[in-house]
Amino acid sequence: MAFINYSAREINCKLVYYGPGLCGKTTNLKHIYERTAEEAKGKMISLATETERTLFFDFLPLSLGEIRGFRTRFHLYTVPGQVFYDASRKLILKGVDGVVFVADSQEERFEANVESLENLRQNLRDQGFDPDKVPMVIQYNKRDLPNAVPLADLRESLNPDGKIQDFEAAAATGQGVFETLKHVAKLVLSDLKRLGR
Ligand SMILES: Nc1nc2c(ncn2[C@@H]2O[C@H](COP(=O)(O)OP(=O)(O)OP(=O)(O)O)[C@@H](O)[C@H]2O)c(=O)[nH]1
Ligand SMILES: [Mg+2]
Repeated sequence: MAFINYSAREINCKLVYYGPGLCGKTTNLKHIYERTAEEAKGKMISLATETERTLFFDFLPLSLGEIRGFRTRFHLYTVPGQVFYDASRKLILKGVDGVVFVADSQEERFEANVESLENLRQNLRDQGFDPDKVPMVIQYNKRDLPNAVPLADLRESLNPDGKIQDFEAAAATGQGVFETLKHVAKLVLSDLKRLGR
């Protein structure tokens, strides 16, 4: 739930990057961190294993400009994608304002994407959200790899009615990363307006 601080004239929103293990969630945040000016970002915090798998979450606070005199601050989180960290994923979804579902385009991760999206929807329901109403975008990541599944096949299984805005990306080189972020931020802000908050 976005937190609006009237005296500081600030809107605080929470964005969560969700998706199967190794799909590239942390890589998205790293790229954003590297390409954002000092004054617009806070410290990036990563709680990871020795092999760089996210253990609990990554966190990156960002300022993304102003609307109507209010500074918009986005708190970016990633969840740990490994199946057995489900309790952490649930916790990280608390109070979420927008979700980026990062899919791994590689053929061998096709099922893992489907399961992770279903896990996201279930965890959102468990937190009291209607998964169809939470602002969300899909990012098909790792488009640079030779074993990437055709886009149409990914869409057919993850976004069959085309209702969710989706983007192709290669987070390792940065392609599509800011496009994805900008769009989810826009969705969150227009959702705030719609709800009159
Ligand atoms: N070729 C290629 N590799 C990528 C891309 N995005 C991420 N990777 C690589 O995939 C591996 C996993 O990336 P992470 O960002 O750590 O994945 P994650 O989703 O955070 O994984 P968990 O924290 O375990 O859930 C790393 O070696 C990345 O460099 C991409 O677009 N293309
Ligand atoms: Mg990670």
